[in-house]
Amino acid sequence: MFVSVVSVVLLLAILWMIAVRLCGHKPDTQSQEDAKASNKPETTFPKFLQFFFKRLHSSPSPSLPGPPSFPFLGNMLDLTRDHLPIHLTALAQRYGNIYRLKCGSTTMVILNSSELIREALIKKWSDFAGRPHSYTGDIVSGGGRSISLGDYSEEWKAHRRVIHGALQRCTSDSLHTVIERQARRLSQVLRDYKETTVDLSEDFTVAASNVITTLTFGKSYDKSSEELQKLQTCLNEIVSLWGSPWISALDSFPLLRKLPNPTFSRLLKEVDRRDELIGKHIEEFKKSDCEEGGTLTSSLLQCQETPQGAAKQQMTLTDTHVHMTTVDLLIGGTETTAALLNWTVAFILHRPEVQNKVYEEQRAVLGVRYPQYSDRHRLPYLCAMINEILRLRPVAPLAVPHRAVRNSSIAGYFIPKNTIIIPNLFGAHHDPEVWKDPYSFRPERFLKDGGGSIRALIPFGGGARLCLGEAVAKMEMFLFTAYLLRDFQFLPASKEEPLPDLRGVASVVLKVKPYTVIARSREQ
Ligand code: HEM
Ligand SMILES: *[C@@H]1O[C@H](CO)[C@@H](O)[C@H](O)[C@H]1NC(C)=O
Ligand SMILES: *[C@@H]1O[C@H](CO)[C@@H](O)[C@H](O)[C@H]1NC(C)=O
Ligand SMILES: CC(=O)N[C@H]1CO[C@H](CO)[C@@H](O)[C@@H]1O
Repeated sequence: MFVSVVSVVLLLAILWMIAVRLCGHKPDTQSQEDAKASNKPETTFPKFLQFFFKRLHSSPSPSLPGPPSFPFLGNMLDLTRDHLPIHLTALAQRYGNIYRLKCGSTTMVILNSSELIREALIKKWSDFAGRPHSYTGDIVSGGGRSISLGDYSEEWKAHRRVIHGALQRCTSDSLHTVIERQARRLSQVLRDYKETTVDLSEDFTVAASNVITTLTFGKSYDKSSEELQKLQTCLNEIVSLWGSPWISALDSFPLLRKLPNPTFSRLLKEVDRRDELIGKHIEEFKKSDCEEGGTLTSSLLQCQETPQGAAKQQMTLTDTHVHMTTVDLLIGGTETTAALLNWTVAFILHRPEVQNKVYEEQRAVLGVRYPQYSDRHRLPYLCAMINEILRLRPVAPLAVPHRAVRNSSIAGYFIPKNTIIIPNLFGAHHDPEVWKDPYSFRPERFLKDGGGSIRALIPFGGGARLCLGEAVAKMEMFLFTAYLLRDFQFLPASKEEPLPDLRGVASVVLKVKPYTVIARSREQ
């Protein structure tokens, strides 16, 4: 239904574009290049035709397989499908582990096996470390000055190095304490529900978000905090609006930017709100006596005063960099971790024996003591369960698109510069050649001799663009799930209500559909 609305609108838009071209309107910036490429045409009609044929024949690597594409639209309709990772995986079954889709004049290459993803992201990392430039991406990332959307450049490298160093320092100093505190708090919140039927998603979001706000500003919030709610709603809105086809269409079809677009206006409004909220936080932080050293923001501000890498390229972080880093960490670190906890509870409701095993393992190994991250090697079943959930529901199922920064190749296919590479982590994690019975939930596969391949498990991507928060996320997942399963037994809300739907809703983050649960305290 939604897809058909989108397609009708796109078709109308195309007719409109054709009309504009026929009337000889000057096309704006980006399509000017097409006009330049076709240089001489005097009358508008042949110009239009040339434009048309250029698009039709611009397939830079004709040998790459892929579904047939419409002129202009390319495979746009494939990209507006409901559950994109599953759809892309289904296409892989027809076209193989590497295939192309077209979207306007851009070619995308979808990789659906771990080996190919590793080849592109890790082995040839320097060829594929770019991010696609996009009109809307620039709007949400302060002109590409964020870590996640910034293109690969000297500036970006220096920015990432600074924040990576600061994160590592935090991880070794205070992270464990910060997460423990949030895990205890989460346990208390659940205990206070007194076995009533609840939707825990918000509590998970608060816990994950507090870890990040403590790291960045040294602050944490209650669920009822208006400030936190405002920030979370705003960031969630931005992520989901940005993922909507109404917005992505603007990137592929510049002419659409001239049409009124209520979704786009909302995005702009939310971006303003976000910048105001984060700006306020940073200002407050600067005013406070910054004694609270050790937070990420203080490290960043310090870098602003004493430029890093003074020897070679002078790199000064601008205010926008500091600002966008905060946004990166909040967006990258909150919904992902929260969604993963969400999935964990959903899966163990289906498989109660798994939660009992995790509980019993902890009791056997640790007695009544709560676990530390350093206990992880002694808790193989818990780790196996976390890995299995990361495999089945990599919460960033299509990672973030990469861009080829130079001509290169993958699996022997020529990949020209500027091709967009989409690593289908979801597909790789369900590859029947690697995983036996890929769709079933079997933590045992990650136990010794269980046949699971840690090498093929790539929920955080890899190479130059490896998830910046990998270490943070791993410690969070371990401590949060360990605390939750030690303290509680999760039970379905009622016998009548069906168990949570495990298929999920995929936007940028792969989420569970709403469900409720009862948390019964283990201590009697
Ligand atoms: C379960 C939790 C998480 C998962 C599965 C996850 C996964 C990912 C993936 C797949 C990417 C894209 C990699 C690529 O482009 O190839 C990514 C990027 C990123 N993640 Fe995470 N992430 C998680 C948690 C976190 C946390 C806790 C933080 C922050 C503390 C974070 C911050 C980032 C940032 C800043 C990037 C952009 C890196 C870049 O473009 O260079 N993530 N993450
Ligand atoms: C990249 O490949 C294109 C062919 O698609 C070719 O025209 C171009 O010269 C190549 N560039 C480099 C730097 O090799
Ligand atoms: C978690 O699941 C709930 C349903 O219980 C859903 O409403 C929510 O959006 C999910 N949250 C996240 C962060 O995935
Ligand atoms: C998960 C998945 O569907 N993977 C597919 C990737 O492509 C190959 C074809 O080469 C299929 O066999 C896999 O099923």
